[in-house]
Amino acid sequence: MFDTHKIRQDFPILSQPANGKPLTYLDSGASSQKPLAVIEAMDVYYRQYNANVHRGIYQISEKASAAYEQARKKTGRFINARSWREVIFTRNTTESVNLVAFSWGQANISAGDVIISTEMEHHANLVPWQQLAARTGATVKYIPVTQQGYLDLDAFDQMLNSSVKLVAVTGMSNVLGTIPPLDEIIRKAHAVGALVLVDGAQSVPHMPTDVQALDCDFLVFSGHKMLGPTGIGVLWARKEILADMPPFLTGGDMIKKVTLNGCDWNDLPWKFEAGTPSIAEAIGLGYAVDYLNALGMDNVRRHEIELVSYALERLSQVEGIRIYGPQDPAVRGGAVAFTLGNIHAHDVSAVLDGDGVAVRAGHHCAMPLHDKFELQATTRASFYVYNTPEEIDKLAQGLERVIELFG
Ligand code: C6P
Repeated sequence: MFDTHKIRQDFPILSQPANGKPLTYLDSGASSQKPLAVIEAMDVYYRQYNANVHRGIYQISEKASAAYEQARKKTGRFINARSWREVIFTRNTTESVNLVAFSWGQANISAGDVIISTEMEHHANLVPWQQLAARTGATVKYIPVTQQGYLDLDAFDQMLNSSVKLVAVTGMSNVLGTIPPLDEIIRKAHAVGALVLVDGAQSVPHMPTDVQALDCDFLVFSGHKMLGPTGIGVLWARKEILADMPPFLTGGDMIKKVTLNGCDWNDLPWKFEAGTPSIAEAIGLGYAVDYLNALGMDNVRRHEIELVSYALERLSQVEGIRIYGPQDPAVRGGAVAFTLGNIHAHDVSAVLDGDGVAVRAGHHCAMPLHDKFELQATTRASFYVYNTPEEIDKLAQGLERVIELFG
């Protein structure tokens, strides 16, 4: 049903050597690899119908506009949006969060209001809220993370009151792998009148997403972590919310009519897409969505649970290792961060690199989380559809070599 070895053949980079060894790519949390279908779709656009969108009344421009809008429809269906008009293309998750913080935030947040985020957020879902609070006089509060890597929901309950206007929470931690109980968080936030933004940068690529069932208000994610290209991200929000939000960036394409005295904004979603968009990248994302749909997102998630279960078991045999985050694969995703005694994460990563094993070392743009665990850095392996248990064995063997060298 889920033939990883067949899937790997769709990813040309996986047959390239790294440092003279077969590439073992365990850094999909940072950016995933791209299948041929995505690479070729972008190549075909540039070779056969490269033109700007929504502007030209000629064949290739109309074809480009149709392909761009088709990608939006595919993306909307992928997350079960009510309407394609709710899907805004941005450059990445970071830009999507900033769009909400500047547009919705500036119009709806004022002095005395509270924004709740969490201690496990990526900086992209943290710094924009701190900056919004600094501009408006609001306060940011954080749901604490327990030593086991879960959100402390009792503390969340204590924070909730009518001053809370927004809860901004990850759908899957990029360090701990934790999948927070979004249903409960969203229900409780809505009960006090707060909106909820879900950072789906890690969750959308790895599990089925249904914004209607979830009942969140904003969802943000990046194309490059879900087999798509860099330079394309998504903001989904309910149409009523988007309709009331002022534009973020202004200029071409986001207007209906301009005079020297003012202008009328364009309809959704274009009101939020000023200037020439990332056309090839949006088309590539549409093909990535097709690829993931063909695999089946339930199967993608099942494969990830299998890999994480094996990784937790195999890596825990490595002497001196400490793995962070929940030990239950059912409530975590495929990012596994760890420390190896006192050996610095950069040394661990450098030795692994010699074996062709690519992992990420550092704070993974989650410095407050590392502070909480009193860590400077961790090493992180992250898995995706093309990874195999044999690659986890390779990682474990590499770590055993690190211990021999630095032991
Ligand atoms: N995390 C990682 O190695 P951008 O860079 O805008 O596409 O995505 C930002 C982002 C937001 N939220 C979460 C949960 C993320 O994991 C990321 C990106 C990468 O963990 C690169 S820092």
